[in-house]
Amino acid sequence: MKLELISFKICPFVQRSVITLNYKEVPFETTYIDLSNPPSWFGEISPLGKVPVLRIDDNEVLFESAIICEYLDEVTPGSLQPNDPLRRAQNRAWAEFASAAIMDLSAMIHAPDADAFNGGQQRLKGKLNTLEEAFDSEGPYFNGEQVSLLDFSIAPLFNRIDLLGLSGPLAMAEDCPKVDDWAESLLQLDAVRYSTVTDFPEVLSTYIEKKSPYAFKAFSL
Ligand SMILES: N[C@@H](CCC(=O)N[C@@H](CS)C(=O)NCC(=O)O)C(=O)O
Repeated sequence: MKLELISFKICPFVQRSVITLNYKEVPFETTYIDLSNPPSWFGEISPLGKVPVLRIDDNEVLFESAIICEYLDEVTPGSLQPNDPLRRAQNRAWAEFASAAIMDLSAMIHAPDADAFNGGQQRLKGKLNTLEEAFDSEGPYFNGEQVSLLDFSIAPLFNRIDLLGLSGPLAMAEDCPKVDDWAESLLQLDAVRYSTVTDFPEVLSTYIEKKSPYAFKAFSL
């Protein structure tokens, strides 16, 4: 099976697919596009004009990060989803919640002013608190010892919180010791560590400077 992942370097949703591919040791090619000036072929294969898109054997395409990850999981050995249907469905629901939290951070990154930045930050903090309450295993991962697609769906958020100086006991994870440990365990996994371009901190910082001078200053980049 030939797999090509259409990517944008700083996209957290693409990163979910990369983590899954890395963890499952599935070979794939990456094609980076510039979302501010996408090539014409991209409009033909991406119904929503969004990345990630996974091209399979040159002739089939799949979009939406959660769906891509589930597909990759299902066509490769070893399941990264709980066996129990209810727990599996709950994991999917929390993965949606992770997407909403990613969008809160995105609101901060693109904030035109202090109000927008602070609003995103408050919403994100609220979601981290909710996750702290929802985390009902002994860890290190959401379901316990077995890492899952849900973990992979939130790892890109933890990656950015870490890079943007929002982690640690004095920042976003103030009252969230379980989320803090969860993030630390995930960020240590090779599949996560090697899921971005090598100069990701610089690429992210340059992107933020261009999109929001306010956020660039607020993050002390
Ligand atoms: N629900 C989508 C969200 C993907 C998404 O928002 N990707 C962003 C980049 S991080 C994008 O392609 N944005 C382009 C646009 O909205 O025009 C998924 O999980 O794949």
